Amino acid sequence: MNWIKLEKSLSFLLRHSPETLQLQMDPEGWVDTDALVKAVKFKESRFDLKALQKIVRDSQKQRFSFSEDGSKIRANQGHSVKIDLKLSPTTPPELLYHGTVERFLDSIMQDGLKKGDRQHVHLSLDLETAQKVGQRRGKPIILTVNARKMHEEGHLFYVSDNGVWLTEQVPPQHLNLHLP
Ligand code: HQG
Repeated sequence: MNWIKLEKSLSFLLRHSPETLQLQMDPEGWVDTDALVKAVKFKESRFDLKALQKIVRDSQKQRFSFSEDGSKIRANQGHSVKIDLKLSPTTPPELLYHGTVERFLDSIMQDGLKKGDRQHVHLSLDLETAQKVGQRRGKPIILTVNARKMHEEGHLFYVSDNGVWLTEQVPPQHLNLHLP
């Protein structure tokens, strides 16, 4: 089985388009595990619950979680479908990081970080992670986010189950270019 392709398909289904395989998603983003296995099996006959468990366990970014009894599964972050992960607001550290690329810089410095189709702007706790996120698009550029200051001004921050910091938007005055 092509595990990378399968993980990508799961991300697509559980973050963006459960309806592609006629899956029902509840308001907190959960999909019935058996229904998901059945639906994916239809496309990839060797797929089964064991394969799904392997992907969830081995996912480098820990992109998915099972419910406590395993009957449901959801993506930990990255959704464009309107769901509520029911995360609690969390006090951020002084600084968080965002990895991007130079071609977006002018626009970001003018309008701030915007969430686009996703439900949140994604921020990282450490430089290395931000570097990797930026690298997906080319030569990475790192922005520092004055997260604590934003928090003091009333912006809400959340941490997903796989450690990604989330917030609604970052205004330009709270962004700085990180110089290596
Ligand atoms: C940019 C991956 C112009 C932003 C990663 C980014 C992450 C602007 C792109 C997760 C802008 C959005 C998310 C503005 C933001 N003008 N460009 N005002 N504001 N941008 O993919 O943070 O592998 O939606 O810099 O690890 O790159 O999917 O966000 O380049 O956690 O699990 O617009 O995706 O995780 O791109 O990545 P994305 P992201 P997964």
